[in-house]
Amino acid sequence: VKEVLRVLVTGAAGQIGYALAAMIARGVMLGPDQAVIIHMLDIPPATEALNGVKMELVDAAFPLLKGVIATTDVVEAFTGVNIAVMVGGFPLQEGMERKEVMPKNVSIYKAQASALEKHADPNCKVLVVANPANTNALILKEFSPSIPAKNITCLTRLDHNRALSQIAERLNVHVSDVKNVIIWGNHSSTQYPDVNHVTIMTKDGEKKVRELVSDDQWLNGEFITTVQQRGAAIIKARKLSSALSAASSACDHIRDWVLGTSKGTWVSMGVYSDGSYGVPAGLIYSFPVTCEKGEWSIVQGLKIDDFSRAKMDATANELAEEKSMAHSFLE
Ligand code: NAX
Repeated sequence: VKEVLRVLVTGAAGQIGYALAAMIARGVMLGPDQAVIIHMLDIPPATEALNGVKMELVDAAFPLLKGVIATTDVVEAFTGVNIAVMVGGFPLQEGMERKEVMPKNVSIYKAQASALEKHADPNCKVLVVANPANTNALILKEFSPSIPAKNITCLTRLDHNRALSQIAERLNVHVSDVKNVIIWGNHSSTQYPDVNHVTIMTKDGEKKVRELVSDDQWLNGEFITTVQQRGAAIIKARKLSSALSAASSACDHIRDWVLGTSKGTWVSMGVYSDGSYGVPAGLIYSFPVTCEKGEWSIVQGLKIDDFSRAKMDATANELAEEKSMAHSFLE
């Protein structure tokens, strides 16, 4: 029998939290044989709503759910957790600039880093979803030095999944037959969805996407902007930002990290850069990774053309700016 795992969701009274907690309790994140205790953190004004989510989790009578802790106490929330999905933070509202929310999130993530370090399992795996996701993850990493840097990641899997789906729709194939897109860089509109290594499984074997989509203009233009702007398109349609797709992608991220990626397939994860592909070390940057035995590694040796290079550098530059902006609020 597997040991029960404790999974923390911060911002659990919010929209993503609502979808995510149920998916975790159903076994979508860690598999159908993994029992869990869900820890849910939110801030005091959300106490009642948070308790409502707890009531619903109890009512759903999930076989895998061995307990629910709903709290506004950061220490209680982090104590003993094996996995932390950080969805809580100060949101970027319409008409606001990144630099207005940055100081608020820097102080939230600095405080939560110290709770993570002091109270979580020392090998806790962390996924930051809350925006600015890469920079929140970087602050968390910098202020929890005893947690291995490789344990702190951010979510770009939603962008990755969106890119696979756009290609599948264009070619009228199923999304599971499309693989190895890459999201490089920041989870923002400067991200670079790279199709140069994408393959499609057809009845005649595996084909490169450029063999099947003859329209380079679409691949180099509209495809990229559609993926970059998909979050905004969802907000326009729903009057709310992506929630179920974000929660589902967060489950994909953790599942592949813990249980492994399938052979020949990579996924995109925001991870602490080691300088691979000329990306400055010390940024949380989205790379193609494979996962095995609970560890990710960056896929090496992919050919990068000039078009890709320029886009990879532009998104790295934005992350370096965010990093120095975040640091300026810490002085
Ligand atoms: P909501 O506003 O519905 O929920 C956020 C929750 O966080 C609220 O309940 C709030 O009370 C709580 N919160 C605020 N400060 C907190 C703190 N210090 N500690 C704990 N909880 C705190 O937002 P939702 O739609 O759920 O989105 C959550 C975050 O995900 C946002 O930052 C959003 O920008 C980000 N997203 C990131 C995505 C990604 O792919 N990386 C995609 C979806 C989403 O837009």
